[in-house]
Amino acid sequence: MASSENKDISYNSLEDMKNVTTVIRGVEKRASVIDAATGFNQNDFFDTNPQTLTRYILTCDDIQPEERADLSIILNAICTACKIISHAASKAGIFDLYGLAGTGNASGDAVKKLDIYGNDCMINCLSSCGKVAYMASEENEGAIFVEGAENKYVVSFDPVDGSSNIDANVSVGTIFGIYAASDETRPNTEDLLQRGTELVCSGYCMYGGATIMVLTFGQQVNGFTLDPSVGEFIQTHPNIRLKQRGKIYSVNEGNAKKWDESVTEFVQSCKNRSMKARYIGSMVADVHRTLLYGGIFMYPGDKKSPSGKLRLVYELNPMAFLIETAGGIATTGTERIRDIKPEKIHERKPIFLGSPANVKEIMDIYAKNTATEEN
Ligand code: AHM
Ligand code: MG
Repeated sequence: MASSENKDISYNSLEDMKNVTTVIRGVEKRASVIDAATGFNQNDFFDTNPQTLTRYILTCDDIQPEERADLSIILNAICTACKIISHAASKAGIFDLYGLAGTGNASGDAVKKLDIYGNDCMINCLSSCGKVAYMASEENEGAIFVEGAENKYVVSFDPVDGSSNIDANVSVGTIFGIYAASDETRPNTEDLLQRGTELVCSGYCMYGGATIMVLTFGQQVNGFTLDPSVGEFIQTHPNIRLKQRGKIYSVNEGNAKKWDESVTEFVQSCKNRSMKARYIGSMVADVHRTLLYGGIFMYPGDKKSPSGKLRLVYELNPMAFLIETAGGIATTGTERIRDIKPEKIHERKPIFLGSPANVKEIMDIYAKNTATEEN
């Protein structure tokens, strides 16, 4: 049987078709009968055997067999919410979803209309999936209880992170983390305050030029791009691995005057080496770039906000799980993010995450400066 990669293949007859296979993304495929019947040319690259996110969840080895059905249902709910948010984000101007909604959220930030819309989508989709008794959202002061749901898992999320950028049409994203409930017979808000080491699954969906879902169950990090023509997330970024060392540092330098000496020293050393500076100001987009290109993303504490800006439960822990699974490090500078026991849903922590060699540098600087202070 003939095999070809990127050769011009079209079928004049069923017999032609039977005799040719095509290699698509490393997988040898034989054309389908539909391809032949419609005279379809495989080089047009419509995949008749796509690796969808649902298919991945149902077949990947990272999930325990007994967890597979429940996690599929929960992720299906999250995917539905993200597809709706993606559609809304792309139409935000037309549907008048830009701009302030006139209320503040639980963290005291101005709330954008898309935030409220996204929050409603996530809460409604997850409430109706029947497997989640408690949720924590950036937009809600307290835990959200779902009457009548099984208490299998709890989910924390930031429905639309980076929303201060929405008016400028900059990428925003949804971040989520899924934990197992401690006791299925007794829903407990404390389950939302588990360490990041207890995460079963985490991920983000970025609404950019394309909508992409990146997630992990702890073995691999995989990316799935939304194909709007079929409404499915298709695997496009298998097994994302972080570079050992990257050339990009990412931080809001407007806060430089308030940084401590360790952060100042580290950022100066990045400049001395002519590293590239990139800062979108939308964590999902900055982390996505870090995962793909390597380097370091940071939102340190400073004199005004010693704990930084970003929230441990629904922003940092989910991202730390992704970064560590991809081979990177996520730390406050002195402590592994996923080891911290959260005390409150909305608590903040400083963050340095990314390629291991880059992040180790700031950890070493903190260790050196702390030792000097102690002597
Ligand atoms: P938000 O959850 O209110 O959108 O705030 C979080 C965002 C992150 O996406 C981003 O990393 C950070 O705020 C940017 O903050 P700053 O504008 O202070 O640099
Ligand atoms: Mg946020």
